[in-house]
This record gives sequence, C-alpha cells and structure tokens, in this order.
Amino acid sequence: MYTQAMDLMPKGDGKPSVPLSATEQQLLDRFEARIDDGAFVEPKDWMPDHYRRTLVRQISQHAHSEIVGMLPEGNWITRAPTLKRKAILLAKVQDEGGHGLYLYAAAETLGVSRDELIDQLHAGKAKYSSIFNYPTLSWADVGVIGWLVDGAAIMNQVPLCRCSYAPYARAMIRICREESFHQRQGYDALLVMMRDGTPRQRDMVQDAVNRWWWPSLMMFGPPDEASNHSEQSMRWGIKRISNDDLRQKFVDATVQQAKVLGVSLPDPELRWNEAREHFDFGPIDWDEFWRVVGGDGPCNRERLADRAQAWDEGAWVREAALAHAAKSTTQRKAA
Ligand code: FAQ
Repeated sequence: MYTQAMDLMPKGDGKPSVPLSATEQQLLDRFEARIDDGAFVEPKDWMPDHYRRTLVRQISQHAHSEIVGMLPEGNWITRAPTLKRKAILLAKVQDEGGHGLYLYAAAETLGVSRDELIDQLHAGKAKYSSIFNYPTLSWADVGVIGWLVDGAAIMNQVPLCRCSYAPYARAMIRICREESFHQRQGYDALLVMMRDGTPRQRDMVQDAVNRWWWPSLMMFGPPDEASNHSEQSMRWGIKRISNDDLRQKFVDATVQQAKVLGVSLPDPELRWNEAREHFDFGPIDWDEFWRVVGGDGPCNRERLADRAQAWDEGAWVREAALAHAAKSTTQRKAA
C-alpha cells in the first residue's frame, strides 16, 4: 500500500522522480510526442498519472467555481430592477450551473466521481476561484460581474478550448459561447445605468468597479514566477497562455471598454506604455489573494455554508431521480 504514495511522474522540472521501466518510458515518450504534434487526448488514451491529476485538479476547481459563482449573483434574482433584467439574470445563473455540470462530467471521464469532488468542496479541501468570495452589495455589482468577471473568465477560457484534453476542450467551447453573452449582458446593464441613470446610479456603478477591479485581476492566478503548475501545464498543452500574459490581455481590452462606459479604473499607475505596447498597471495585493484562497476572504464561510445547504436541500431531488431510474430499468427489463 505504501507504493500508492509514490509519484512516478515529473516534478516541476519535468523529470520523473524515479527511474521508469522501459515500457513506461516508451508510453511517456509516445504521449509527449502526440502532445508536441498538437493531438488531443481522449479518456481512453494512455496518459501519465500526473497529467490526469493535474486535469482533475484544474477541471474540478473550475467546476466548483461555476457552482459557487452562482451564489453572488443569485443573491440579486429577487431584487432585479425589471422583469427583463430578472429573466436575463435567471438565465445567466442557470447557465453557470450548467457549466458546472459539463465540467464535473469532463472530470468524471478521468476516473473521479462527482460525489467525491463535491465532498472535497463541502469539506473546504478543494479550491474554487477567489473572485466568488467577495460580496455583491448593489445591483451594479451584477453588471460589473458580467463585464469584469465574465470578461476575465472568457480571456482565460478561450485558450482552454484548445486544451490537449479533448473532453475539457469540448466543454470549454460551449461554455465560452455562453460566457460571451454573459459579458455582454453585464456591460449592457452598466451602459444603461451610466447613460440613462441618475447620478446616484452612476456612483453605484463606479463604486462596484472600484471594488471588483483588483479581485478580477487576481482571477488569472499568481504571477508567473509564483505559479507552480504553469510550466508543466504549458508543456502538456493544458494551459496555452501564462497567467501574467492573460492578465495583461485583459487589462488592455478592459481599459478601452471602461472609457466607453465612462467609468474610471481604480489604479493611479494605469497608463499606456508605448515601448511595450501594453498598459502598465499597479501592484496587485497578493497577500489579499492568498488570504482569500486560503479560506479567509469576506464571504468564504458563507459561500461554503450556502453550497452545503443547497446540497442537503436537494437530496430529495437526487433520491427521486435515482428511484425513477431504478423503476424505469425494472419496467424495461419486465417488458
Ligand atoms: N482562485 O500554479 P497556478 C468563472 C491556485 S470561472 C483560487 O497558477 P494553475 C465563470 C491554483 O489552483 C472562474 N485559487 O495554478 C463565472 C493553485 O492551487 P493548487 C474559474 C487560485 O492551475 C463567471 C495555486 O493557486 N476559472 O469565472 C486562483 O496552473 C461569473 C497556484 O496557481 C477557472 O477555473 C484563483 N483565482 O492556474 C461563473 C479556469 N488562481 O491547485 C459565475 C480554469 C490560482 O496547487 C459567474 N483554470 N489559484 O492547490 C485555470 O485556468 C487555472 O487553474 C488558473 C490557475 C489560471 C486559475
């Protein structure tokens, strides 16, 4: 049983930690050659255990982010200002739930059960995106989540449509299409408030932008030099663009959108750098990021408690679905 703890596969430097057998080495070489050729990996293909575990980690964290991400906006469904906005928000929150389901299904193709992953989330052992541990204080937060949070999510997720693991890549194509609608509905809601709203409503938008800007930049993960998984994930074609490069692309795109909207971004150091042909921006508070990731953000405890409650209250639905499936099987067999 002690051998189960042995990790034969590459550490950060890509080198196996113990000598591989000739067969293992051959399988690994063949796998890496396929990755280098840009081939997609399917669930039944041989894959290194470390590749499998990296994917389970990333896909499950992503799935958890989607279902925890339903909570901050779900908080505003009953208070949406018009029927139209309520219908849009309901659809969006449902979409996020659907994204979670595609992703749990993709993770299950790697041999892990959804129940196991959900248990890890409820026990506080699994990570989910830091961004969803911040509160939604006003209606403008819903628009800003669409604009900035979904905007950052798209920036990060479009390259994942080319992830080397095919079930994840396929899920991401569908998810990205929906995320772009989410981003646009958020931007549209803010545009209406900024163009046709009262001074108080415009202040509300600016206040929401001030609170969500820095946490949105943190969504891309730690700086490249502190990102312990990036090197291996990039080599295996799981990640295609680094955390810092994606963050920069997001800043460059968002500055222009903020101008059209008529809001300022809360960073005095934000300015165009002619030489780099990118916007420079101020330092990110990584202590805050790690605090939130470590479970001590403004809403971490509330989010986990809400998820656990939803799971418990949904037990009867799961039981009913299982009972129905069992009954249908019995009837089919009897027919
Ligand atoms: N929050 O070495 P790296 C959405 C962790 S979905 C919490 O750079 P990696 C849709 C990381 O897990 C948003 N933890 O890691 C929506 C690792 O910890 P570990 C979610 C974070 O995996 C919108 C450690 O730090 N999107 O928004 C975060 O190579 C609106 C070291 O980091 C995805 O999950 C973070 N922000 O790169 C829903 C996309 N960043 O596992 C509702 C897929 C890093 O060693 C409403 N994921 N960590 O314990 C990815 O692209 C990658 O996993 C990264 C992190 C880029 C997030």
